[in-house]
Amino acid sequence: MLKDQDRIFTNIYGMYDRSLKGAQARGHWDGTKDIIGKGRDWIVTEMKASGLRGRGGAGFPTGLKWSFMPKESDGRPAYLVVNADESEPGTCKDREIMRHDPHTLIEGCLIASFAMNAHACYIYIRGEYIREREALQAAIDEAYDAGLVGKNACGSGWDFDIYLHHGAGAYICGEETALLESLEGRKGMPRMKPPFPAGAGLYGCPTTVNNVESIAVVPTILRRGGAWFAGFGRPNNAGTKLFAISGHVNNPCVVEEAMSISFEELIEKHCGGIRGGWDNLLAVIPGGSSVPLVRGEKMRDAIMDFDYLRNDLGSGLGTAAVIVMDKSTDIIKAIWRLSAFYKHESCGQCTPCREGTGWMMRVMDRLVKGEAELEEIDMLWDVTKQVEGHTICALGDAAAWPIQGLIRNFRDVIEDRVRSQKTGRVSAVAAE
Ligand code: L3W
Ligand code: SF4
Repeated sequence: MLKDQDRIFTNIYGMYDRSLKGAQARGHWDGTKDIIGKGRDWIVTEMKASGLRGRGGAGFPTGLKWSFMPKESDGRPAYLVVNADESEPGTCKDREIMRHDPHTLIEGCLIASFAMNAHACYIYIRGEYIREREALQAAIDEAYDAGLVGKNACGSGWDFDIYLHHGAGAYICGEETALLESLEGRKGMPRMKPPFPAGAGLYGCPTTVNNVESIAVVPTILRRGGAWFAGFGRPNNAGTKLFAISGHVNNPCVVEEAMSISFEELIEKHCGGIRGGWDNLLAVIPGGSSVPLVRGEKMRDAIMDFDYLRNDLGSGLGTAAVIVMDKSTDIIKAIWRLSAFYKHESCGQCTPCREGTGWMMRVMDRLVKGEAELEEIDMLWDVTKQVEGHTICALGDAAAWPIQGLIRNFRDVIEDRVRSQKTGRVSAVAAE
């Protein structure tokens, strides 16, 4: 369990002053020049020692990713790009950082950029996050005025500029290469990888794209030490983590906890329990809409980290957006809603995703209404397998996995719906 004094995001509830003065009172921007003075190798080594894995969904080791950047300039500028296009359904943790603790992020941008030889950082923020954009811009302006960023940032001798760029509402622009396309002024369509951004990213230059939370924890890790951060959670699943818990709990919230906390403890300690009690829990999507759901009875003792959720439950930690559904939920309709989302957000560039998301949504629609034939359940499963792994970016997988999770866990419910409709016992549940 995380003690209050170990929390990094002490202001995510917005209780204190988010201005520079308030941030400094909470310990931010303390000794930043000294951290930079320790040099790039020291910073990257500490980040590797911390065990931090990317907080945007994929969990790629952050220190390792930074080490892919060229050590010496080859004449091209290097860039840090912060992915603040938080759009994964259920996910609202980065919003809280930018809204209430923006200086933590800006200080992280400076240190991370220095470590990667980047004199410029772009924060690509979701278009709908208007208030957060204002809060962040005000904090950036304060940091410039105080000499913390800009020429000779913090008196370190390092020149550093930071720019805020806002998106226009496309989920796919959260995919790192689509984000880069969008930043360059083109349509947000994912690029083929490799090359990875570290080789050819923004304007063809070495670039690292990191999630907001990944960057915002950097200053605290470096002040307290990589070993301190690695002391939370389990091996390969280190650190503290923001969890965004929504749905049928008594108190939905965003909280910082130690990685590998049990699901039961997370819900009891912070959310006042499941609505109607634990016996009323139907299913949980533990990591944002892109990971498969898990039946409620398997979740109670679940360990909330990357490895347990993937290896033991066939799901994932993703963005740690925990969506809780009680027994009042029409689970087929809930997954149908996600199918409609992915169909709408597909950029249309590759055929399995463009056509497959439409197919999947239409069959899901028929299942919701109980109009489908039983054989269509297997056909739907086959379609998800045709999409999964056959697309340019992860959106195809993300569209397939929730449906696979539904069929794997709730086939009985789908079959009942189809049979009930056929015998006329239950009227159709019309999809919206
Ligand atoms: C150099 C290699 N770099 C991988 C880098 C890569 C990227 C990172 C992860 O995200 C997840 C999905 C959903 N050399 C490298 C390398 N990298 N191999 O590591 O890469 P990858 O390909 O594993 O994943 P990804 O495509 O970046 C997919 C989750 O994102 N997701 C959620 C999105 C929504 C949000 C949000 O709203 N905040 O994040 C959607 O699919 O769980 O696992 O940087 O370049 N050999
Ligand atoms: Fe676009 Fe979908 Fe292909 Fe991704 S998988 S590139 S969203 S069509």
